[in-house]
Amino acid sequence: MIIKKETDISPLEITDEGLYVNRREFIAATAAIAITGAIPDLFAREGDADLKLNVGKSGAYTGGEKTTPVLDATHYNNFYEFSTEKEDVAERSKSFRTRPWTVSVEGHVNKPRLYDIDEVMKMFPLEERIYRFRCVEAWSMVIPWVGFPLGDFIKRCEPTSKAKFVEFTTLKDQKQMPGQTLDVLDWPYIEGLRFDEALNPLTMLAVGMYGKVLPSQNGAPLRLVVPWKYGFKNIKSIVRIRFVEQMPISAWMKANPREYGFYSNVNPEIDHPRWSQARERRIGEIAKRNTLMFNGYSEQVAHMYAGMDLRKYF
Ligand SMILES: Nc1nc2c(c(=O)[nH]1)N[C@H]1C(S)=C(S)[C@@H](COP(=O)(O)O)O[C@H]1N2
Ligand SMILES: [Mo]
Repeated sequence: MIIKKETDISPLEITDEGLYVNRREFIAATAAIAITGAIPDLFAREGDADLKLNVGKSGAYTGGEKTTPVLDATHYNNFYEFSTEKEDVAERSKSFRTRPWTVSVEGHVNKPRLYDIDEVMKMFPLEERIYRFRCVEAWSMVIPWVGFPLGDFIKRCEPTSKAKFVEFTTLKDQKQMPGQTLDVLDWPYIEGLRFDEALNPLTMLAVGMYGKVLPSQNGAPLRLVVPWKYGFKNIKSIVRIRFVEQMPISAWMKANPREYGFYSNVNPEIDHPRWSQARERRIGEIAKRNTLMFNGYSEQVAHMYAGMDLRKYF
């Protein structure tokens, strides 16, 4: 991945405390922006019939850490299909079309099917979950996602006993995704989870964040959220979910197998070959924090890796 020197860090990463707004204040702030016309509504996009999502249950999985300002979460993005510059993704993805959109369920399932995204959005009650998000590049955020457990969707597909892994694929469309004309990765972007990881109650399919539909830059209309793994496992703009017997080769494994493994569990004790993973900079904070084992989700996920050599299975 492209890593910036400290001197290249964008002002967006260092949010002035005075600029921090809580969610209610944020709504007021965007209303004020709408009046002054300073910045257009961050989430407004052509074709969004229902911008505000109907969210039922909600819960924080962070022990009360404050959420990252929405402006940072929506303007500091890794989405190489649009740009390798985190500050440019929002602008470059502005006209990305997320309707019509289908998700193809394939492989070892009794019910292979093509789903329309609007159908998927109504299949399960939507929940809000506030999760820590830790990028492999040693920065982190706290994001209120809106979605449903991936496990609920998987059960609906009726996987067979041959399904040992789940593979996810992002849209491939060079016309809309200018980054795909470059060979940074072997497109389309692919990610995978072991079957038990996919069924873990923490794993979500997200359709929204901060109470609204996902903005394009954050992976509209459907993205994976796996909070105990590095950010790159959280694949965006999913068009295919395939149930397979063999471990999928992710786009990052293919690009650099020495640096990126299949598991990619957040682990402060195992350095990336080019930098330490012991600490992280929470976007909006100056002092670094210690990175937590499994990003702080050990209680919910450590059992899945009991007895595994995490140095070998990184
Ligand atoms: N299709 C696709 N998914 C992707 C990426 C990408 O480049 N393409 N980047 C990953 C990385 S490295 C990170 S850190 C997160 C960033 O998600 P965010 O922009 O919503 O914070 O998306 C992940 N999912
Ligand atoms: Mo990342």
